[in-house]
Amino acid sequence: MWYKEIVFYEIYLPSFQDSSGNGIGDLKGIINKLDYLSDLGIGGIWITPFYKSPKVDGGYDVEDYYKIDEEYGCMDDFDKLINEAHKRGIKVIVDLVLNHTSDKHKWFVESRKSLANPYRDYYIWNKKIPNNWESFFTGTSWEYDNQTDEYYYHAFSKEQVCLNWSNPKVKKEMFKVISFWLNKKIDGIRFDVINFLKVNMGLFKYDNTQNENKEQEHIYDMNQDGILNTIKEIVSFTKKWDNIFLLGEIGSEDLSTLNKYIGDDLLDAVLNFNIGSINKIETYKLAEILKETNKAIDYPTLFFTSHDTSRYISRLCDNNHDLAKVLAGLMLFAKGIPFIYQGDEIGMTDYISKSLYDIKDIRALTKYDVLYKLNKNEELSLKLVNNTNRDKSRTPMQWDRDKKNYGFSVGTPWIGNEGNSIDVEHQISDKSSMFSFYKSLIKLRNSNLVMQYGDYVSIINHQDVITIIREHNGEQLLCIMNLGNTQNKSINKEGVLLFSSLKIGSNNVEPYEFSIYHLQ
Ligand code: TEU
Repeated sequence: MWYKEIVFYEIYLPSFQDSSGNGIGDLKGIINKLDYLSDLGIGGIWITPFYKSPKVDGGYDVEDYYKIDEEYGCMDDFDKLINEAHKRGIKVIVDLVLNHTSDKHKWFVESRKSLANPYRDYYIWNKKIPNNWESFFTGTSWEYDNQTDEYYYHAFSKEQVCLNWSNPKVKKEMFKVISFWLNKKIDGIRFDVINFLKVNMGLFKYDNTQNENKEQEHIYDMNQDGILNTIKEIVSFTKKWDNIFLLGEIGSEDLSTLNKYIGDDLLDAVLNFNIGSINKIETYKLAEILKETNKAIDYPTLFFTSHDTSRYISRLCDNNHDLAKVLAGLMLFAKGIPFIYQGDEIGMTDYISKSLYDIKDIRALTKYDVLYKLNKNEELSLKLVNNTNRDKSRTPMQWDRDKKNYGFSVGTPWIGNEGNSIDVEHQISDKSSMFSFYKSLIKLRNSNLVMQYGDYVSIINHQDVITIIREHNGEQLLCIMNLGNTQNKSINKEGVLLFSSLKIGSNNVEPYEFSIYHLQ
């Protein structure tokens, strides 16, 4: 399958490239940068939602599934983007949010009008709060609506209203949406929080439990009985189109849960949060994670950063470029589908919000609100919120580091450029840069069947070094990666050197060495 042969790149649309000068990334901006992506060797892009939206949650709050948000462009721009991407051999996957709509969506505007409204059952309403379920953005998941004196359910912000997937009409509407976009010649879909679909109203009577830290365990509000059947129906519907790649965001780090959603009649791949969510590099554990993932999942996804996390260079590498290269190497060598997040390839680092007024992420804002009500301490609330603030990775790509650094809301600049003032031109031209490292390794992967299809022969860890051997059709590659800053003498390197991040003069493994050998 083609998706095993390429490297993907995630575009967080509002922060990628602004072609119109309003401070917000747009579709034309992506077209402008297709040559850049092609030069990097990218074979597929995942674009975060571009549908008409109030953008309370960066577009994950859709107001109209059939329209392009005006700030992002128009349908012509979208068609042109697909065309131009395909001309360069770049596949395009779009992000579909089937779990919830914006509260501005016409279905919800209708639904809240009266108990008898034909759209009432598109959403989940209750006379009284039926359970203790909490929103994934903190606080209650039930919002009171005085128009009908009832509560509606929202797993995320109160502006993102959960659809009632036990209602066949909702399913039908969504099949229409899916066919509309597949007819536009997209190559795949990333299904947002697809295991959250509320398919089973019978479960709403049960309370979720708490763990020992008194945090809610999301037992009944995700992975509901019946969800696999619903996903099978969606998948089977998409089979009318050829060669479509279906990627699911399954909100879980548990390998057996993730694996449940993959299969011939299910999704092709899921986002592997068991790898993507790690927050500390311990070489031994990392090697174990690779082994366990390989046991559970045939072809996983590989990423360390997304628009929902901090940047791996800050979180895992303390902004050390040498280590960041080794981890990028791991992501591009290990078995799976690599997803590079915009900006990681030029070494962008985390942005830290300076005050409440500097926060744009709705999840962080909601959390701040809840915390501040409890502790009445601005500094403490900000500190706690900044642990998981998604703004960290959402600052604009540094195409022009001298330009005022706007975020994705018009007129509200991010404060300062801290850690993000990067010279892209220099990254592109300097042979020892982060960009050049990514580029040469992607080039190797793009032409190497062992890196695309090979199975693991071994994954061995010794001190800070991991060695991996992969094999395909009798051909073997050995990858040596040193995640530490000390020399290691214990590994014998044999074979033809295919890739090296360092000038290797001896048989020792050098600090932060990343090299690949073709075994004879
Ligand atoms: O993310 C889902 C999300 O917020 C996860 O953090 C989830 O709560 C977790 O995996 C549960 O274990 C998606 C989008 O990527 C994100 O940007 C949106 O805010 C969210 O859905 C709502 O649409």
